[in-house]
Amino acid sequence: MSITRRKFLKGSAAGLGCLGISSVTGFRYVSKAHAEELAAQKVKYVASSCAICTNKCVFRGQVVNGVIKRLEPQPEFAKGRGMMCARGNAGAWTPYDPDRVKYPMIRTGKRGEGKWKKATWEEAYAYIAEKTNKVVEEEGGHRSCIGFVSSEGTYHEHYWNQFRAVFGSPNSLRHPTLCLSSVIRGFMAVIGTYPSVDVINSPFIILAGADRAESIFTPDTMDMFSDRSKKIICLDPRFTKTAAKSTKWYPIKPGTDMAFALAMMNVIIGEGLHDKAYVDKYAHGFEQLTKHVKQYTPEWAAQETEIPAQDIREIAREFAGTPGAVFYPGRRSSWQGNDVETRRAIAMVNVIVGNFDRKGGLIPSVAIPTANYFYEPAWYTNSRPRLEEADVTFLNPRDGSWIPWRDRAIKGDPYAIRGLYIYKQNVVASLPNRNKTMELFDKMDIIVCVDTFMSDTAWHADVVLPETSYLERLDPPNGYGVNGIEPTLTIRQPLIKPMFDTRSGFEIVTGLARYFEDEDGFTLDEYFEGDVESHTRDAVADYPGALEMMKEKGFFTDGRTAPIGDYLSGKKAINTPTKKLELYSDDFKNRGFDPMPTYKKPADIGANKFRFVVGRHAIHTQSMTAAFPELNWHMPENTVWINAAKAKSMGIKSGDMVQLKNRTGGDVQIKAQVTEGIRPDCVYYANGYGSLSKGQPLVYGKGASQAQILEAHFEPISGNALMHETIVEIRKV
Ligand SMILES: Nc1nc2c(c(=O)[nH]1)N[C@H]1C(S)=C(S)[C@@H](COP(=O)(O)OP(=O)(O)OC[C@H]3O[C@@H](n4cnc5c(=O)[nH]c(N)nc54)[C@H](O)[C@@H]3O)O[C@H]1N2
Ligand SMILES: Nc1nc2c(c(=O)[nH]1)N[C@H]1C(S)=C(S)[C@@H](COP(=O)(O)OP(=O)(O)OC[C@H]3O[C@@H](n4cnc5c(=O)[nH]c(N)nc54)[C@H](O)[C@@H]3O)O[C@H]1N2
Ligand code: SF4
Ligand SMILES: [Mo]
Repeated sequence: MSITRRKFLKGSAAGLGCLGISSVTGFRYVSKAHAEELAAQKVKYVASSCAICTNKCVFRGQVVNGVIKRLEPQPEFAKGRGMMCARGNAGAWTPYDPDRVKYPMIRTGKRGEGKWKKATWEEAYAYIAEKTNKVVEEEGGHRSCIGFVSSEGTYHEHYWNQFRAVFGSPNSLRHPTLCLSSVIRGFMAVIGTYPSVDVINSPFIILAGADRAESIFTPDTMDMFSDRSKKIICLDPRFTKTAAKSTKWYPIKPGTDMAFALAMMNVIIGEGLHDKAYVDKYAHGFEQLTKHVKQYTPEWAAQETEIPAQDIREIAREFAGTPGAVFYPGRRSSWQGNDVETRRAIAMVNVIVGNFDRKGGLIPSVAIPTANYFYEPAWYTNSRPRLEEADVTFLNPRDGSWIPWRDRAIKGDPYAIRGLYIYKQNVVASLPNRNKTMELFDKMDIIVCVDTFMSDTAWHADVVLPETSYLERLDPPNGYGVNGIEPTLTIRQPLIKPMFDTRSGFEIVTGLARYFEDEDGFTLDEYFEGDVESHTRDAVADYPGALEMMKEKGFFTDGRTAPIGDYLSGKKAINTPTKKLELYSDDFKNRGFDPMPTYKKPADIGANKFRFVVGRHAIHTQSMTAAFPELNWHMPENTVWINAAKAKSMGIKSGDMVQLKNRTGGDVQIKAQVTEGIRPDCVYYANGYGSLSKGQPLVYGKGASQAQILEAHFEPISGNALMHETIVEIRKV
C-alpha cells in the first residue's frame, strides 16, 4: 500500500510557466482611437465563458475601472455563432446582486425559518464534520448514509465527485435523470450514441417537443432559425416560439409521438422509400421492423396523435425524399411512461432513411481530450451499493436516479440516509413533488448546500457555503456542453477579484476534505493535489499554444471537426451489441422489454382534467434566473396557460386567480393566462417562480412553483423522471 495518496497525471505535463489569472486581451475589435479612449478609462477585456446555462458561450468581458460593464460574445467561438442570449447578458450583474450569498452561514432557527449566523470557513467545515461523523458513527461507520448531489456547469463538479468517491459514499445524484437520461438511452440503444445534429446542413427538421427557439441550445438554435429555407415541422401541445417559427405546427396529443414515428415508418417502408442499400449494410432487424410497423397506419396514428393521416403520409414521403432530413432527438424529453421507447422509435426513423453518420443527419459527437488527474479511489470495508440499484435497468452509478432514490431515502430502504451534501443543484425546485423533497429534508440530520444564491435548497440547508461566482473565478478547461461537431475546450477566468468571503468549488472541497479521514487514517485532502491553475495548465499541456489561446480567447480548438462517415466506412465500430444500427434489440428482449418500440396508449386523463406540461422560457434558465432583476422585470410572476375555449366554458378570464390540484397532494394558486396557444387538455406555466426562499425576494411567493404541482413518476429503463405525467384539476378561486 502506498504511503501517501498522491495522484499522478495522465498524459504529459510540460511546464508552461505561470498561468497568470485574469489575462487582459488586447483591443483587437475596436478602432485605434477607441482603443486609446478605453485604455484611458482603465478598460480591460477578459475572455471567459458563460455559466448561466449548459451552452457555455464564450465572451469577452469588458471591465471598466474594476467594474464589469458588459459581456460581449466572442465572435470566433464557433459553437456560440457570435451570440450571447438575454440570460448570458444578465449574468454580468450577478456578482453585484444584493441577494447573493456572501459568506458561509450556519442555521440557527428551525429549517426554512431563515435564521442564520455568519461563520468563518473553518467554523462551517468543523460544524459539518462534527454532525457528519456523528451520524456516520450511528450508522455503523457506513458513509453511504450521506447522499452527494451535484449539477454540472462550474467545471468544478469534477472535484465534488472526487470528494464523494474518497469520502466513500456510492450515493451520487446528478441532474441527468431530471433531464435527458431517457433520450440518451433510447438513442444509445439504436445508434450506439447520443448524437449531435448537423442542423446547418439539414433542409428538413422534425421537432417533437424540442422547443429550440426557447430551449436554447447552441449552435442548433441559431442554425435552425437563421436559414428560412429550412422546412421545420413542430409537434408540440403548446404554440411555442418554435411553433411560431416553424413551417407547420401540429398540437399533438401529449404522449403519442411514438405513434407518429411508427406511422412514418409504416409509410416509408410500406412505400419502399427507405434507403435500401444503407439499411442492408448497416442495420439489424429491418425485416422484423417491416412486419412490426404494418399495424401502425397513418389512419390509426391520426386517431392517437390528432394529426391528420394525410399529413403524416406527406411528411413521411417528403422526409424520405429529402437528403439530410432529420428527426431531431431533443434533450429533456422525459414526457411519459414509455419515453425510452419513443426515443428509440424516433432514432429508427432516422436510421431507415440513412442519415446516421451522414451530412445533415445524426453525427456522433467528438471531444478534445484533456489530461486528467486520476487518483486512487479510497477503499472502505464498509461500502454498500447505491440505494436504488434494483429500480432502474440502465442505472448510471454516477448519475443515480432521483425519483426512486428519494422514495427509498425517505423510507430508509434498504438503509438510512442521514445527510445531503448538495453542490449547485436546486433540488427543492428541480425535483417533481416538492412536498416529498421537503419530507426527505425533514429526515436529514445534516444538509450542506454550496450555491451562489439563497435558492430554495440553500434556504432549507443547515450550512450554506457560498461559491465564488463564475465571473470572479478560475475554472479549468472543460468540454462538457461544447463537445459536438465543432469540439472546443472552454475556460473561465476571473474578470474581477472575489468581492466577498467566497471560495471556488475546488477550494471548498479541499478545505472540507481536511476534516475527514479514510480508513487508513489519511485525511482526505491527501487525495487532492495542485490547484486549479496547475490543473488548467496541465490539462492542455499536450497542445502547444492551447493555454495561451484559452487565456486570450476563452476557448481552445485545434480546428478538428467531427469526422462524418467513419462509422459507415468501418473505421469506427458502431457502439451497439450487434455493431449495427439496431432496429430490433435482442438486448432489450433479453431484459424483458419489447425488442421493438411497441405503442401503448397514454392513460385517459378524465373529464375536465388537464395534463400539466413543462417547457423552457427563453429568458430563464431552469429555476435559477427568475430572480435576476434584469430578467425578472420582463416577467415578475408566472401565469398558467389555459386554452381559450376551455377557459370560457369554465368562466375563467386572463388575470383570474385559479387553483390547480394534482393527484398526490400538490396544490398551487396562480393567475390564469387565457390563450389559443395550448391544447384544451393541457396547461402550462414557467419554471423558477413560487419560491419558498425569502432570500430570493423577487420570486418568493410570486406565481407558482412547477415542483409543487409536478407529480413524481419515473421511467424504469433509464431512471428518468417523467415530467409530463401530472394530471390536474382547476377551479377559479
Ligand atoms: N419543475 C421543473 N423541474 C425541472 C425541469 C423543469 O423544466 N421544470 N428541468 C429539468 C432539467 S432539464 C434540468 S437540467 C434540471 C436542472 O436543475 P438544477 O441542476 O437544479 O438547475 P437550476 O434549477 O438551474 O439550479 C442551479 C442552482 O445552482 C446555483 N448556481 C448557479 N451558479 C452557481 C455556481 O457557480 N456555483 C454554485 N455552487 N451554484 C451555482 C443556482 O443559484 C441554483 O440554485 O432540472 C430539471 N427539473
Ligand atoms: N432558455 C433556456 N434554454 C435552455 C434551458 C433553460 O433553462 N432555458 N435549459 C437547457 C436544458 S438543461 C435543457 S435539458 C434543454 C431542454 O430543451 P427541450 O428538450 O426543448 O425541453 P423543453 O423546453 O422543456 O421543451 C419541452 C417541450 O415539449 C412539449 N411537450 C410536452 N409534452 C409533449 C408531448 O407529449 N409531445 C410533444 N411533441 N411535445 C410535448 C412542451 O410543451 C415543451 O414545449 O434546454 C436547454 N436550453
Ligand atoms: S445560451 Fe446559455 S451559455 Fe449562452 S449566453 Fe445564453 S445563458 Fe449563457
Ligand atoms: Mo436539462
